[in-house]
Formats: sequence, C-alpha cells, structure tokens
Amino acid sequence: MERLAATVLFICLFSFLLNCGIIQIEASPGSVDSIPETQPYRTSYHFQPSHNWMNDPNGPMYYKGVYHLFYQHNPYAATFGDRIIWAHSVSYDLINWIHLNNAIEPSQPSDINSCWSGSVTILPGEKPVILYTGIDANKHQVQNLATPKNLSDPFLREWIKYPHNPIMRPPIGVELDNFRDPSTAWLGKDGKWRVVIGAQNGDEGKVILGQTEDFVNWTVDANPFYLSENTGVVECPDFYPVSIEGANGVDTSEENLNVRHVLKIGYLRIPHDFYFLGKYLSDQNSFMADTKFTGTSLDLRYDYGKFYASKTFFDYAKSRRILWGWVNESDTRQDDIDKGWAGLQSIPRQVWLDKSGKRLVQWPVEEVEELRKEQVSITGEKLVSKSLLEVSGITASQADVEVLFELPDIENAEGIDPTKVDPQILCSEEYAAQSGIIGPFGLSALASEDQTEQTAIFFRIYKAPNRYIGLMCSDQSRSSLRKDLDKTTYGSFFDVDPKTRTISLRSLIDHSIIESFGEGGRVCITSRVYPSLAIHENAHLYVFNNGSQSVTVSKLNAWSMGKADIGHQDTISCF
Ligand code: DQQ
Repeated sequence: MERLAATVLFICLFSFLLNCGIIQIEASPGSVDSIPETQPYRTSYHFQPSHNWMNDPNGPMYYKGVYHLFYQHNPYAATFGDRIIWAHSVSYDLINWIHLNNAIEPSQPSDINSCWSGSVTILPGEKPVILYTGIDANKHQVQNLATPKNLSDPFLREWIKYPHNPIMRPPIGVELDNFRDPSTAWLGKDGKWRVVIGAQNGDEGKVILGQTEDFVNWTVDANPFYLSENTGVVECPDFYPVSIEGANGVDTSEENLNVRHVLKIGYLRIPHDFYFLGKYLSDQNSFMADTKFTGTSLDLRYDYGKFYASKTFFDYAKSRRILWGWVNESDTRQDDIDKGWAGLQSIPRQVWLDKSGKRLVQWPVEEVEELRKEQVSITGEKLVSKSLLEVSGITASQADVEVLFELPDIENAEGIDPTKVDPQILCSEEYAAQSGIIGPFGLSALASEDQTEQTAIFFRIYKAPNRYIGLMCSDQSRSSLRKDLDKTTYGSFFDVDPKTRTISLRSLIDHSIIESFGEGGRVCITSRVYPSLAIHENAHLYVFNNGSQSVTVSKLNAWSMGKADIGHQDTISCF
C-alpha cells in the first residue's frame, strides 16, 4: 500500500515537473549543439512551441514592458485539429520567449468547437481586450470578447471571457461558417471603435466592418468594406495607417494627412497575404485602394514565399509597426507527425512605407542582431562568370548574411516585358544554374559541399520598356535530395535604379527556413527547405554568379547566429 502511494506521489510529482518544464525529456528547441540528428529541421531562433501544431499569430501587443504573442495551436497533435486554442508567450525583446499557460480555450457555447484567430486592442487607460472568432456549437463563426483578469500582471496570464458572448454574428450576405478573424480596432473621430472581419458569400471575398462604443454592443455592416469577386473567403484582414515619411510606425487610430492606409487580406484559396495602399475615408466608412486585386503577379504581397495569416501591431515603446507571419511547413503531413511539430513564426519585421509611396518595406527587428556571433566579411570581390565563392568561418545552418552586389553596365541587360511574364514562372524556368547576362547571381544557402543540395536566392537584371527591372527568386528545386517536398520556386520583379547600380540581399538562415529581404526589404521571400545532406556542420554558404557578365561583391557580412531562448516555460503559472 505504502509502495503504491509512493509510486502515485512520484508520478504526480514527475508529471507536475514535466508540465512546468522544470524537467524536460526532449531537448529544448534550439542550439546547434542541442538539436538531435533526428530533428535537423528544428529552428534555433524562429519562434515555435516545444511541440505540436502552430499556425496564425494572434493578438501581438506591447504591454507594460512586455511583448505578447498569442498563436493558433493544437495542443494535441502536430496537425491542425478541431479544438484549436490560443496559446500565449511573452518576451522582453521579441526574440527570447517564455511560454505561458494557454490564454483561451473552448469553454462557452460560442467557442466550444475552437478559438480561432483574432486581435488585441489596447483601450485608453492601458486596458487590452481580445476579440477572437469562436466556432460555436452549430459550427457557425461568431466573434467573442475576452479581457485580462489582472491588469497589474504584465504577463496577463489569465483571460476572462465575456459571459454573454458572442458579441458579433454574421450579417446578411455572409455565410454562417465564413465570418472570422477580427482585426485590431481603431477609434474614429465620432468616438466609435471599428474592426474589420474576413468573410465570404459564395465566390465573393468580403471584408466586413464592425462598429462599437463599448466593445460589447456592436453593429455589423452588411455592406462590405472591401469586396473581391471569384476569390472565396478573406482571412485575417489587417487595417492600419503608415507614415508617408520615415520608418516610424503610428498608432492604429491615427488618421491625418501624414498617413496613408494599408488593407491586408489573405485568401484561403491562394494562401498569400496581399496588401493595398490607399486612402481611408473615415466619414464614409470606406477605403479607396490605389489598385485593385488582379490575381496576377501585379498584386502586392508582403512576402512572395511562405508567409500567411499575418498580423501587425504598433509598438509604442519604439514607435514602430511590427509584422508577424505564419510560415507553414513544406513537407508532408506524415513528416509533421514524425517530427512532432509543425509551423514557425517569421522573425518579427518592422514595416513602413517605401519612399516611392508604392510599396511597403520590411526589415527584421533590430533585436535579432543581438544573436550575431562570429563574423566574416568579404569586400570588393569580383565574381566573374560561373564563380562560386564559399563564405566560410560561420555556422552556415544558422546565420545572418548581408550582401551588396555591384552590377556591371546594365545597358547590356536582356530585354523583357514584365507585363507579359509571371515572375514566379520565370524563376523556375530561369533557375539559378541557368546562365543569363546579368545574373543569376546571389547566395547559395543550406548547400552541400558538392552543391547537389542548395537553395539559391538570386537576382537577374532585365531591360524593360523605359526602365530596368530586377527579378528576385528563391529556388527550392534543388533544396533537398528528398522527393516528397513542396519545392515551388518563388519570385518577384522590382525596379532597379540605373544610377545606384547595386542590389542588396539579406538572408536569415535557420536550419529549415530562409527569410530573404531583397533591396533593403522591398521584396521579401521566405522559404522552408529540408536538406538531407546540408545539415548542421555539413551546411555551406556560397556567393555565386552564373551570368556571363561579372558582378562584384562590394560588401558581405555574415554572422553565425546564437540560439534564442524559446523553450522556456513560465514557472510562476505552475505554482
Ligand atoms: N486560421 C484560423 C482562422 C483563419 C485561418 C484557424 C488562417 O481563424 O482564418 O486556425 O490561417
């Protein structure tokens, strides 16, 4: 009897310590040293939970000195499921994270079948509120409200649901099971708060406007704030102002002549995040976008690779707007089950309006540079045709690389009509190993020594009618010897200034993800890759030029990256 009691006590204590992360039976996510061979794709400085499924970032905010990230999580499996919850982590620097207890789980009739995406709004007096989508008992999508239990806890560990949820239901003209993902609210001059919500009616994608004075009583406008034909449902809309000058961000409620507005939408059918710049006409509750959605490569995207269901927030501590995006896997469902996890968050990016006023610029938050360790540099190195130069002396599987290429006389560039070609198709036809005139040149990352595996992030330069354009590609076609992977090659065009004749590239490499920022962050491409040879110390990094004209590496700096602390469990919540 005594032995049984002792065993029970031991099991209880063991599971308590395990749950609280005081003892761990698997290596914490992370360092080059700690990643076991069986987990070569686990990242070292990209946010992810210790195990199981993660998708959209939810409700990011800065509150009392602490950054908060909630996210869509299936705590029971490495695949999406029918009981999705809001997991919750906090950070002092956006890079090292503490995992807290789950913030919101199904419990009310209005969210009993899942707690889907939503946002945080910080109300006057520093009072955060969460709006999220509940999948109710009838599998209909409704919007719910939750508030913190204790505002003096900067970690906001506990959230209380409004007892009379839901606070919004689909209006006429919106399908009952396609009304989701409330945005952060902004305050109008009339004293009313407004949010946008994604929706669908048949083939139409809609963004619906909700208005309130108290966050409890809402009117939902059946007239869409934005409408697109033949697209299907809009997911995770985001609506915010950007300054017309400079990189500083502004509060979501800012509305004056110094700002323009961004409407971002995701389409489930074409899972990319598209954005429109335009003018917000607050008195008419409408948005005049500069461009229309065309379903072609002309549409602006945050990222031309894997990056979806993103969300921004205004970080008033540093006057910047920060963007998070979900970076999905490119391997199979069975791989995810075998790995025991799926899904990453991008490195948070500062986002602002480009000087041209025609697109946004994104750049990894400065805090990530704290992880930079050993540095190697190359300056003034001419890459003649068919050059391959190794960047050695750093951990190529976990690195940050910045490079500036100097172009030859671009008069010699090949001609192209960018309106007649899809850059993504061009990237897969004119892939990295093909020879052009100016380019392909760029980085070959997560490469094996014999180059049989490599992910090339590269450029080609073209002469278009009346201007010069660059093509930026991320070529996954040779990223792995494994066959069962999505190896889609991504790409986009951008304008090249014939006066500067330089092209910049920064890539954040982290075992199975490469986030690349071309032209100072004007073109971004994120790739997931799963090399079988180029892992850990067998991964190499090169600069290359396969164009017939030489290009010069005028400056390259590369750093080994340290491991972020992302496996840390909040212990206070265990006691
Ligand atoms: N993911 C959530 C939805 C959202 C979708 C469900 C986007 O709220 O529309 O996990 O990835």
